[in-house]
Amino acid sequence: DVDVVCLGESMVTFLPRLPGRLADVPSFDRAIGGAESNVACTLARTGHTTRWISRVGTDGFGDHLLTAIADCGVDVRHVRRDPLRPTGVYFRTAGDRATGTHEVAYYRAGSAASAMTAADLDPAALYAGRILHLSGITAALSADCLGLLRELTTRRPGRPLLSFDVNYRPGLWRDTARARVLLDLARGADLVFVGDDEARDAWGLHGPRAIRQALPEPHTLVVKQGRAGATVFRRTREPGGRRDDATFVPALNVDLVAATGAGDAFAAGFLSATLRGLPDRARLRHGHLWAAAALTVPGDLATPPSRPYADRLAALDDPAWE
Ligand code: KDG
Repeated sequence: DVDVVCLGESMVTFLPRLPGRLADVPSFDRAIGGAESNVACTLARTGHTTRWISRVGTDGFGDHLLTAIADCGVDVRHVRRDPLRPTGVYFRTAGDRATGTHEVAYYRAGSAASAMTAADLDPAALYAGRILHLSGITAALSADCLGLLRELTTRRPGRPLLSFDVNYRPGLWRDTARARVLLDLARGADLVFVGDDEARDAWGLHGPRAIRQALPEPHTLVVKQGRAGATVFRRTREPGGRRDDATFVPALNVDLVAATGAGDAFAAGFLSATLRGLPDRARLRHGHLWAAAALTVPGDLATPPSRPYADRLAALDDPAWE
């Protein structure tokens, strides 16, 4: 029994020891990154059963990813090893705490994961979860990976709840016009996460209402509005027709260390609350609480609040939530 299956590329990540430009940073510490495995690891750390599906090389970086992700409690048995292609790696700078921006250098073109296709995935392993979580990063990796995402986001009966984080990474797209494909992919999902900045930069859409108008198909749409908060739109059927409820919850005010991984932590918190059948406001509050943990550590992965603690915080009638 698996709660959430996540599919996507992970990379060995090199985090700088000191702030500064990539051109100047003298040394790096090894960590792991990968939006979808971040979601799997974060959920596993609070007791959900998760599986990560991907491809890595037969190199030492592939060994490291498998060990590190399995150590979080994630099932990695369905990750394939590719003897011909390397595991992707990337470097980043500590970034600017005020703006949350940083430099990224990817070394992932032609990586093992970029060769993933639908044909070599085991459908039984892929569809075993209550939720299948994907992200738009995969669409940018190769034509094969885009084909894979197209196939997985095609609506078909009996599939698990399909969760899709748009994750627009400008550095991976040759031109913005191509990133419009992310909108088509999102339309095939049941639950979509998107930042209002991503929707503006990739699709020219401004604000939650405009995004919902362009993206009416998913029954649940979460628009993350940076430091302000997040809005969830959820469509339900009623005898008289359909309704679409919008709920906004402000974000917590934290001292930012590094923003990387915060979106994944938010998705994990929201999905955790979804699996537990919690109402919209609580789902957003869990998203914010888990994101706050990730925002205050240098790497992608933080330890999320324990379930009882998160429940207590989410239930507080506190001005922070108003
Ligand atoms: O969400 C965090 C990820 O962006 C990071 O770990 C690297 O997966 C990554 C990517 O492709 O940008």
